[in-house]
Amino acid sequence: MTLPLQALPTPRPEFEDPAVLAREVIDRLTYRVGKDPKVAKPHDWLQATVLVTRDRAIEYWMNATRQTYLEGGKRVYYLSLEFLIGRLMRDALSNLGLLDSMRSALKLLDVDFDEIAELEADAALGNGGLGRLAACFMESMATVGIPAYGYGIRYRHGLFRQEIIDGWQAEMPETWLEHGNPWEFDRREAAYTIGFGGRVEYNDANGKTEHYTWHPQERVTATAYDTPVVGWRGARVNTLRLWKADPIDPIRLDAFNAGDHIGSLTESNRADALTRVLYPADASPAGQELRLRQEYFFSSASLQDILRRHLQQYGLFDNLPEKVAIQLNDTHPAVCVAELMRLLMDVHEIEFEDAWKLTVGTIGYTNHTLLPEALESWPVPLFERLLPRHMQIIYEINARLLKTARHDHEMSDDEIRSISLIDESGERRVRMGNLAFVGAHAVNGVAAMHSELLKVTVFKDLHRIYPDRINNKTNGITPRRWLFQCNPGLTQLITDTIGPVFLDDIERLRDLEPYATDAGFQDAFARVKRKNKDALTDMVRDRIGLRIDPNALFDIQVKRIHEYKRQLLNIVETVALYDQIRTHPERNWVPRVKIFAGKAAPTYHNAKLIIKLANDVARVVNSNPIVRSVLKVVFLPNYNVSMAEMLVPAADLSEQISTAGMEASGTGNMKFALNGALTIGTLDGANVEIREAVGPENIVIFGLTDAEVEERRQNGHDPRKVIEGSPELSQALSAIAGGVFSPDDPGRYAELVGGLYDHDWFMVASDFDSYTAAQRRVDALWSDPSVWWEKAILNTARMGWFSSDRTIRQYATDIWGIAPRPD
Ligand code: B1H
Repeated sequence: MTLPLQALPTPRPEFEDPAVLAREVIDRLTYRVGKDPKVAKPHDWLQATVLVTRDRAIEYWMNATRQTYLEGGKRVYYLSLEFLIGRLMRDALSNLGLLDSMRSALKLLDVDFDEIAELEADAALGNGGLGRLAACFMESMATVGIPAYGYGIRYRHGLFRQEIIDGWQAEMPETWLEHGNPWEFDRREAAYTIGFGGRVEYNDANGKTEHYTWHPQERVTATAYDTPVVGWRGARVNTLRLWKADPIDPIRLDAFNAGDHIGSLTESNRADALTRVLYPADASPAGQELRLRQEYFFSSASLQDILRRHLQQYGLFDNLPEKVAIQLNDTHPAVCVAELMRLLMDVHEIEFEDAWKLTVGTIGYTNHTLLPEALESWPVPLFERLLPRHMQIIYEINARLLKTARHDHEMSDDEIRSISLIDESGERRVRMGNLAFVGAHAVNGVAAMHSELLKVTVFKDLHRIYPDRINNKTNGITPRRWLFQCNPGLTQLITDTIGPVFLDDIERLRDLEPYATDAGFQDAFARVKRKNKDALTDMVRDRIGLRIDPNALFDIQVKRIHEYKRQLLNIVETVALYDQIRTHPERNWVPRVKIFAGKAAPTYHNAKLIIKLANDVARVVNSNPIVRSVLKVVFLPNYNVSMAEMLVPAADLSEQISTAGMEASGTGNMKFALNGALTIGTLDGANVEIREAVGPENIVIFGLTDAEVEERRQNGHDPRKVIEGSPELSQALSAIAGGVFSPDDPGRYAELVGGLYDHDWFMVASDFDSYTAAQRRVDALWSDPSVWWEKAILNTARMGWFSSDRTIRQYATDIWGIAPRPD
């Protein structure tokens, strides 16, 4: 069948007519939801509205897919174990240009858009920055016109819901699919068999090429669920394809009939377990068999799908790298390197050398962390038992790699050991980072500093063999969600001031620069911020029953709780400030609200203790009669994307205070700065580039550099001496360690604080004085509103470069070999 090449549909006038939209909502409500409008509940209206929105996206979706097919365009496949998408309705409507019309349509029906929008489940199929980046990339690829598929897992339970019970984190299951998911389409035709275990058979029957066949012992089916991803102005609609595991046979009737009712369901339960929950670890691998099964399951399903589509269109694989780009989001899908080789060799009968060229030409790998404990590796016996054929292929790749290293690069034994795909320092393990590195034609870090560090740390020796492979792609954020949708007030003000061009060319935010010193504009900018702070003030009151003052400086640190991110540094500074305010109540203190939010990995003891400390400190500070008018401490439970959308527009100060050299990039830093918060931060990750972009006078930098941190760790340092040399710090630490904030359990923080005296790996003590000094510089800036607002405005004006559209264009030209649609 040949289809005519069609242009994308041009919006028809009735497309946006509220009366037409209202009729469609009623239609979906009646015929799809099965509810009489007279008795429909808010969640019924939500479902009907989503269905109308989804249907509007479908025409664009089909056209885009057809067009790529007809043009023989190259497709990008973004493989990620995490997609932290959040809510979709506002995003899709806004990108389709239907937000205002839909609002009016619902008004005609006496339904409040914002009220039903709040009811949409927040899809949390990710832990933090890595998963949110994947979601921003999906939206940007659709926006800049790249034919792309995201591939991941349709977890039944996304990231746990955090409750704070008596100050402690408790994890509750998250059930986003409970009431169905109106966005998705299940694709029964896209189903693949995924094997595990078993044995490998050698067979040279044809006498020419070696041939191996894997006979897995266990099999499950992978079924596809598709969600449309709408680009800005409906430019293109791409597909997010998530896999669910199903048993091949839902029930073993022979066992059931023989009376083994539980046993008859074993296979079904095993399949179910595979895609049931997202591992809740951020920046540290889970290392459990189920996780490796998840990784292989989604990698294999995605590759089978990609090869099927390619073969169907082209009938051969020679042109795979010209038509297909596969991007690995960290090492979680790194087993793809071996699986693609297996599919090409064992199923499609391509010889090793040729298969290897196709594999390397097609795959790209993004690294997101340098933390040594975060680099994935699997015990060889486990890997071999689960994936025996892949283990053989990995040994073969390794043999060739090590031969090249020895003979062409004259590497020493130490260097050979460091590049090997097998770690032999203890129990033998498969190194997924090295596998991804050698199997990819491009390896990128996520900020300039991080990419440079890759060359001198984890991949130092591989970089010697492949000096052109490592490149940088500084992260970005989509300005649609992280400015236009979350901050309509600021978006309107900017539009009124410089016109609407920046909506399509975000770097034009620069046109705001001349207004940075304009008193009238400063005033308007401050009024927008104040409105956003009022909304947050209400939210804080509703969620935790605390009154905060919207006139105060809102100082916000929200992200996963991790020692290297140093929420502890912020809390200790809060305690020191509390002491100072009590000692000198007569001084002119800048009123502050310190806001924390974030989840800790359920098994991460110190991170959970830090949450408890934040809550303990909040309780004491907020109930002190002298301090409470100038300092408040807030810990907001259950941080997620939707909460970030309220916090980001309301922040005055953004805390980005990781130990230098440890945060690969950060993306929260970009969201806050874009929305006119000043950053207090270390020279780490993308902070370095934010400083260059906004200007060093518009960001507050403090602390050791990564080289200084490294030097102290290498040569040893004496944190005890540092602490004793700082009276403010010693006092704050003794108060915490002595039980001032935990009278019910005075020893609760002894060990946590003891760690600072003993080794202080994260340099909390070493950076403390520099951090407090920086905070007082912030106070001074805040005290002069015209200075503060000038800097805030310049942050917004100069952050356009951090759009994920820019990042995606760089991936497209440098890694994927695709020309993105020009602006
Ligand atoms: C980032 C992770 C991560 N880096 C392991 N690494 C995981 C590692 O479930 N796991 O096993 C999950 C996540 N996440 C983050 O990526 C970095 O810490 C940020 O600095 C960076 O901005 C973000 C996006 O590149």
